[in-house]
This record gives sequence, C-alpha cells and structure tokens, in this order.
Amino acid sequence: MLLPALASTPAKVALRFPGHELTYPELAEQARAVAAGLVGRRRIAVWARSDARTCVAVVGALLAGVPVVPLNPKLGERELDHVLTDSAPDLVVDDVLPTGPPADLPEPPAGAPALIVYTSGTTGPPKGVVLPRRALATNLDALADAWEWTADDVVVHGLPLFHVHGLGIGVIGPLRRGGTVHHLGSFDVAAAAGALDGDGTVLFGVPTMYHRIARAPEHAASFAKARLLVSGSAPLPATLHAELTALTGQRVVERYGMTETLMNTSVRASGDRRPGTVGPPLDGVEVRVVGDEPGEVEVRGPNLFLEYLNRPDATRAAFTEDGWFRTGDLAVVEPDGYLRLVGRRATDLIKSGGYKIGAGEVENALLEHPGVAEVAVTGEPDDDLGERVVAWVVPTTTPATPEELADHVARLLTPHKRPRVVRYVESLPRNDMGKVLKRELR
Ligand code: MLC
Ligand code: AMP
Repeated sequence: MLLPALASTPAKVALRFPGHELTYPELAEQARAVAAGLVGRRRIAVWARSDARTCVAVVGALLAGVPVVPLNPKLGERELDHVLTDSAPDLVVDDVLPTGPPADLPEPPAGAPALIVYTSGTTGPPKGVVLPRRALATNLDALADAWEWTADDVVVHGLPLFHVHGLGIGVIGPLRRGGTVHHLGSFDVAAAAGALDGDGTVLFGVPTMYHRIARAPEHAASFAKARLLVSGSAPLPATLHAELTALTGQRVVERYGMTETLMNTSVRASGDRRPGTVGPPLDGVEVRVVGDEPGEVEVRGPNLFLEYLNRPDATRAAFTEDGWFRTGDLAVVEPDGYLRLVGRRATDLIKSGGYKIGAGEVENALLEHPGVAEVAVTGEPDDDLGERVVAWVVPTTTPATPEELADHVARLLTPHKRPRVVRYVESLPRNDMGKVLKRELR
C-alpha cells in the first residue's frame, strides 16, 4: 500500500499550509471522495499550486490509481500547450475537485503509473517522465532508512509541487511515513525559521534556498534546531556547506536525485556529511560510474521511471541494453563508496535554482521574437541560483530590450526559464558545419 496512514488515519496533522491544516482523517475523507470522483479516468492533470487542494487532488488520484500530471501554475502558453497535448489528460483539475460517493477502492498494482512529471532535455520540449507507484514507495522507504525518518517528523519546505522534490519526496514522503508536511506556501527564510522554531524537524531545500538562509544570520538559531537540513536538486557548493556549519552548527545532508530516478544516493543521518559529496547509493538502488573517472553515473533499481510518455525513441536511448539508466551526470566514487558529482555530460542543460532548463527550448522561444535574428543560450555560474540563463543574441533591425526578451520567454515557457542576462553580439562563433561553438561564448 502506497499510503497506509490514510487507512489507519492517525489523529494528527497530515498537511499544514499557511492558514490551513488537514488532519489524517480529514485528508482521508476528502481524498477518498476525490478518488471516487476519478474512477474510470485514464489520466488527469492538476494545477499544482502550493496549497492543500493540490495535495488532496494528488492523493485522491493515487488512491484511485489514476496517473497525475502536475502542472506548474506559471506555465506559459507554448509549454502548457505542449504538456496538455502530449499528456492528453481527460480532466484538468483546478479549483473544484471532482468528487463521488464514498467507495472502497482496491490498491492499484505497484507497477501502475502514479505521476507523470515533465522535465527538460537538451533539445526540444520537455518530456513526461512516467513514475510508477513502486518507485515512490521503495524510494521513500529507502530515504526513511537513510534519514531515520519517522511519523514523528514534521517536514518543512517551500518547494514547488510540480516536481519530484517538492511533491514526491516533500509531500508523498511525509504522508507515507504518517508524519506531517509543513509547506510554507512559498520559500521564505523567515517562514522556514519560524516553522523550525515550532514543531518542524526536517528542512528540505535546493541550494539556492540554503544560500538565502546563509545570508540571514539573524535566523541561524532556528536552523540550528533542525534534526536534519537536507539539500538536493543541484550541487551545494562546499563553501556554502561550510558557511552553514559555521552559522548553525549543522552539517547539511546532501542527496542526489533526478526526475527519472527519484533519489539515487544520500548521505545517511548517521553518516559523515562531507561537503561536495552526495553519499552512498540508497538501499535497493544500484549505482555505477562507467568508464574512466569522472565517468557517467548509471542507475538501476525499483526507483526508476517506466518511460518517457509518447517517446519510445528517447526512452530507448536513455537505457543501456541491460537496463541501466544513463543519468548524464559525471561523478567519481570515493574510497568509502560516496559519490562526488563533478558535472554533466551535456553542456546544454542548465540547473538554475534547482530547476532543469534545456538551452534549446529557450533558444527556440527566443527565435520567435522579432527582435532576435540568432541566439545561443548558455548557463553561467551564479552565487544564488547555481547557474543563470544567459542569452547571446544577434539582434534584428528592431532589437528588443533584455526585459522584453525575459518577459517573452516567461510568457511562452515559464518564468524560471527566462534569461537573467542578455548579451548582444554581432555574430555567434560557429564551426564549419554552422553549429554554434558555445564554449567560445563563455
Ligand atoms: C519574475 N517573475 C516573473 C518574471 N520575472 N514572472 C513573469 N515574467 C517575468 N519576467 C516572477 C516569478 O514567477 C516568481 O514568482 C518571482 O517573480 C521571482 O522569480 P524568480 O526570480 O525566478 O524566483 P526566485 O525567487 O529566484 O526563485 C528561487 C527559488 C526557486 C529557489 C525559490 O528557484 C525554486 O522554487 N526552486 C525549486 C526548484 C525545484 O523544486 N527543483 C526540483 C526539481 S526535481 P513567484 O510567485 O513564483 O515568487 C529534481 C530532482 C531532485 O531536481 O534531485 O530533487
Ligand atoms: P531534474 O531533471 O530536474 O530532476 O534534475 C536532476 C539533476 O539534478 C541530476 O541529474 C543532477 O544533475 C542534479 N542534481 C540533483 N541532486 C543533486 C545534488 N545533490 N548535487 C548535484 N546535482 C544534483
């Protein structure tokens, strides 16, 4: 059973959002009604605003065995159109939750799809990653083992609910444990500190959030109280790790995951929290680094996705013949089995604020603007975001301002994909084949 606590309904808070709480009995009742309203649906999409309604809709769909596509509420017109056309949901859940008369539904099989999460690749529009229930259940149990995570934990975060970090690990995780989610509505250092001053025990965040925590020493005492501070989705710089330790006395626990695999490795609660390392493989997850080190990380195990929706070509290309998933991440293995991630194979993937952004999709969007004749998009180091999106633009005779170009990308794709810097150039460096030499732009 994926969510046993919903059957036993312990008398405690399951979900806490600003100004709104649901206990387990309340969540169970509402989610069962949604499940009953979803019977017979093939696939649904849910506008994944950071609120309890999103969680009720997702939990209801999980109870009914109907796969959910969580939609970023800020999706721009082009990207939204792609996601809806590609996933073809037979219902898009917004404010009003579908409901039906209470019914006892059988637990769906472990191999059935649970979530379809869209993630960027190097080129083309994002792909739908189909995650089975088994991946969630086994991965959350492996994390519980690594982090000594129990029903007594109150997990605090302000992560978006349309990615595996916030939704899979940050909401379904505590609910599987029978513990509590305290979602901040949106990330804010003071609010996170306040939650940890209350009953919060564990904080989940991306490195950008920890960077902002380190810049707010007035709240250090609150973060010092946490049982665990966990970081993931992007590299936590070793300098930031050290700054946080100096401020809070805490050593941040890093874990390494991916939409396609959920979590692969993590430093254990009882383990050595060495800066720049993401710990050993989680129980049940096979991880290997192929070729000369640093080599590519490959993963096999019950945590893997089933396929990219409607993309058998891409699915095939992502796996080796014997079923290892190629992550595209480069790592070395330390003598005690800890992974140290050192980069990515593809230079056209940007991680900004913990969001994955394909350079190609941003370039395609910018090329649609009348002010852009040619464009190349790169990622540059950024203290706060890890990497920032930079657009190198050869303007037309009607050039656009950086703000116009950023708004254009935000409107077409999504705000976090917008270029933070625009550099105007007379031409782009190209090889004999006409391919842009991005390394020369840096
Ligand atoms: C700004 N905004 C605009 C805009 N400019 N909107 C429209 N048009 C424009 N031109 C809006 C934004 O939408 C946002 O609104 C606000 O202004 C600030 O924008 P921002 O500067 O982009 O946001 P920022 O504050 O920098 O966000 C930082 C952040 C965020 C850390 C809070 O990046 C974040 O939540 N990251 C988490 C990503 C994540 O969960 N990744 C996990 C992927 S799974 P508003 O209303 O939104 O504030 C994965 C696997 C694993 O990686 O291992 O976990
Ligand atoms: P996504 O496709 O958005 O799920 O992002 C997955 C990618 O985020 C991985 O392939 C890594 O490149 C990166 N990532 C996740 N966790 C970490 C981490 N702890 N350290 C470094 N990179 C990470």
